Amino acid sequence: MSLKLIHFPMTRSLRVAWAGYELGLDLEIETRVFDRAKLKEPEYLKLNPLGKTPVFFDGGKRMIESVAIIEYLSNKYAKGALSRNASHTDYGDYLQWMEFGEAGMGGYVGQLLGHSMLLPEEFRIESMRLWAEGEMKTCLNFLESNLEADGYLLDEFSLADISVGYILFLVKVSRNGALMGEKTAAYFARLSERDGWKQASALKP
Ligand SMILES: N[C@@H](CCC(=O)N[C@@H](CS)C(=O)NCC(=O)O)C(=O)O
Repeated sequence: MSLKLIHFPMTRSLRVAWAGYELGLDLEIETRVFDRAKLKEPEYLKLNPLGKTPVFFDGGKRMIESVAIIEYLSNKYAKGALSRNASHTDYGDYLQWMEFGEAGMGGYVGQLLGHSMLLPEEFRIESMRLWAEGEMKTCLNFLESNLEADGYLLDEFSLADISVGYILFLVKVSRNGALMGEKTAAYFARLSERDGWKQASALKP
């Protein structure tokens, strides 16, 4: 097995590094500085034609979607640890939270980041930021109503927490942490106490 991640701190490759630590995998991590312009250069586009992060290799197999990569790592190299299959009673919830992290919330947090800090000022549109903020509030309210005072999304920590937890990190990065309810803020604090998160978020180029 030859597993390699090209990692850019704070970006979605953090999900993959975090899962690698949680699953105890022998994953080679090459950490680079996140520079959007460099991701559009030919050298990087050969690695990921979308000019985005992450990019992960299992030998000659390349993958570029963070949530798919963590599920792949669990099922292929960790006997399904931290995942749920169809025989689990919480399979539906697991799948839903895995998707909710990226497909449900990822786009809105991207709009929030773009229209408040990432895009050059002349491309930022305040009405887009407000729209994304409203949609994000709806998502965060849904999350809040599904969390308990302690614990995780399912009965135990799972990859779904990595999918959703990473987006909560971006909500904070976008300076929208105040949108999180009390249980959600405490949930994120719990996640960030995990060794896997600490190791992954400490990676430096
Ligand atoms: N759905 C993809 C999203 C990838 C993505 O949007 N990555 C961002 C960083 S978190 C990126 O590379 N942005 C650079 C750009 O769009 O220029 C995933 O979850 O892997």
